[in-house]
Amino acid sequence: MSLYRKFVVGLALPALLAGAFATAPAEAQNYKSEYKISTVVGVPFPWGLSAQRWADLVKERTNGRINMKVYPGAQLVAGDQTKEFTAMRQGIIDMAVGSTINWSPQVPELNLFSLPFLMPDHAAIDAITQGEPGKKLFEIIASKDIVPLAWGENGFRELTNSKREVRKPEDLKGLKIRVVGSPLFNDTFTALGANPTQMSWADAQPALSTGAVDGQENPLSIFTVAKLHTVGQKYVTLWHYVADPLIFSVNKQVWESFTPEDQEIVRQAAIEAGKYGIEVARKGVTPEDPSQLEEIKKLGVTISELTPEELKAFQDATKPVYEKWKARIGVELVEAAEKAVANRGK
Ligand code: X2X
Repeated sequence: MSLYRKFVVGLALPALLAGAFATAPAEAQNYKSEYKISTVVGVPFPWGLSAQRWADLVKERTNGRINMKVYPGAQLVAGDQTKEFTAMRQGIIDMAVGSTINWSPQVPELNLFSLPFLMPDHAAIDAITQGEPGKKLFEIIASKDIVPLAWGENGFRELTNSKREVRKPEDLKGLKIRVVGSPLFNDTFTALGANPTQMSWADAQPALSTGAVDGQENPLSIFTVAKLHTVGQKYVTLWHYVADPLIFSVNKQVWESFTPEDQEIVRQAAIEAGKYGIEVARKGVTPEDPSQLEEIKKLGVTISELTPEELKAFQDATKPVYEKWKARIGVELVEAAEKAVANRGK
């Protein structure tokens, strides 16, 4: 190499390197080495699978610039899933794939999905989440310093118990039922004559196993993966009374620390992971594909499908609860949801 070239390279290389650093997204240098995603259940529950898919897609598409890790079991909030939203708001948690039920103490409008018998089928859930009510709910969440990106799904919550087949409200009389963290669930089960007890998912499994509670309500994917038949849950009533969507979200400061390009990658990945999660959550529990129901029956579990008349008895018994909570959630929002459901394409 000529002296001249050596001289040029000697000057140019540091200049080039400096240039490279200057043009690399300045913010990217402030990225954390890891972003924590909170979930209540992990892989292989559909919920955990979709959170993991989100992390994987983002890692791949940012060449590892954004490294997200799933922390299941609500462990970032010591198992108290109803604190997840607050912890994410405070920045203790960077991101979450959270159930509308668990966030409803802080976002009361999310109780919408827990109104008994508002959504009769999957098309009804989609009509709400993908329509105007879904947009409105995202605006409400955004006003609380959380950036909501996409919808996922836990699923229709079916009733299970260890004591007897439940086909009518009277069958629930006196049964101790574990419920999740919104007082709306206490009202619903009280109206049905049961004894509801609110507890976290972490506490629910030992409570079922010791018989401290007789029953619970959760999507069938949770029943199957958590093997609830091994903790005495021998009776399942398919009543589709409520469903909990999941919301993929990011703490606002974390979101704002990402470059616009990276924000787009994180958002797009959440949308795709949400769609994938919804697909997995619905697998085997539809009239077209009842394969998961068949698997559960093979475990010696009695699955009760209700006639329209039987279903109506539960609807009638919970109607006052629906009306009370409609007012609390906001009549306008609930009516928009009712309209979306009524006009849904099937
Ligand atoms: O606690 C439950 O029942 C669960 C796992 O479904 C939720 O987090 C809402």
